[in-house]
Amino acid sequence: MGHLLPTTLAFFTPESGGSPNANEIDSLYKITLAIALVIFVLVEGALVYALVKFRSRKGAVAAQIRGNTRLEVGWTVAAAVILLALAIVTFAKLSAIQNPPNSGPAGDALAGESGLLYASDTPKLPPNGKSLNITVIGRQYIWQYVYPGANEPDGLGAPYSYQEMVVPTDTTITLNLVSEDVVHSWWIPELGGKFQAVPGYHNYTWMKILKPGIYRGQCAFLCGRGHARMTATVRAVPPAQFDAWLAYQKLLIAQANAAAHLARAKLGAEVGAGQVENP
Ligand SMILES: [Cu+2]
Repeated sequence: MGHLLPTTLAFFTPESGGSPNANEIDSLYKITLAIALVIFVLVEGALVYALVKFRSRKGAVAAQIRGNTRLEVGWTVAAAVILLALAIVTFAKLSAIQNPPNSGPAGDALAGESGLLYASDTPKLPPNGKSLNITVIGRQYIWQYVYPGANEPDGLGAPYSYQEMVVPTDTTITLNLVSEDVVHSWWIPELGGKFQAVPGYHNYTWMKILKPGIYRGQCAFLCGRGHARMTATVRAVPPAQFDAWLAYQKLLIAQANAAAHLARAKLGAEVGAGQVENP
């Protein structure tokens, strides 16, 4: 196929380039499209040829043909062979789409370092079991990302962010998708397929980004009147920069919690603790 097909068809084919699963989906799509295009040209070509060649003419008498066993067996077998080939290519690529690989050598050391950083019950872990597991929470109308690193067993103190997910490059990221209200759909086209966030369920996907950069997406399931504003951004940065960002995020949250605690204590002293929510 060379370079011609990818460039010519880029507009019609899935976005890719961010993560290996997206690339595999894209190449599978292009292989199928190429085969379909060849068949389309052959079938339409034969149709146009027959229309022109055998058009009605004065005095011409149409040949009366009743069946052609060899031709009929031929196109039935050919169609079966094409379907089989597509099925084989699809299944050959499926595991690379579904199953995350290990982090690369330049990946983030935080991935899988402590128990909390393991993706505990996800069915799709990389072969060495180590990934940076981020919980993606869909809610009307914003995505929240909760990172490993809670300092309490109930998960409190975990760093989190909204809308923009920051991730380290060359690191296998597993995503645990949940929803707090209605069904949402996580989709960053360059980083893999769509996955729904359904209330009461966990859904899993993964990505591994080699190049630093910004990847944009959008909630892909109509989830209410604010759906159009429910965008998502993934910012991939080198691991050292990610570690610094995560530590800073944690610090900001600790500071905000301390400030809220002080404010509640002050209010409690003024109006009585019973009047303050979460004293
Ligand atoms: Cu949504």
